[in-house]
Amino acid sequence: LDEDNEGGFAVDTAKPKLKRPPLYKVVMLNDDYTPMEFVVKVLQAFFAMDREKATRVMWQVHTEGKGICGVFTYEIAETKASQVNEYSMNHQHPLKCVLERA
Ligand code: TYC
Repeated sequence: LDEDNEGGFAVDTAKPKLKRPPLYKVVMLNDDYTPMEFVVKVLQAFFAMDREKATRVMWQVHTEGKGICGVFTYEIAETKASQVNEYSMNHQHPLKCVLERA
């Protein structure tokens, strides 16, 4: 209230902000050429999945066209997608990951 601030001191009217960072899904895309075993190994290596989980995600991508590898803050999501894309390219496979806002 104004009468509580007769001296005209600066008052911090900012709300305490505890904003969670925006999250991004790393989405793996299907293609006709990358061997299933390579996809499973990539999911295990870059997303710390066990073989059973990696096989389930690979199969989902294969049958539905895409699948979620994980949800991360932007920098981590972008790094993981780039690592997968570079690794696949280096092994002559067209496997790709993209980001989607979660
Ligand atoms: N469709 C590929 C095949 O039949 C396998 C595959 C699965 C490729 C998942 C990419 O993200 C992928 N060999």
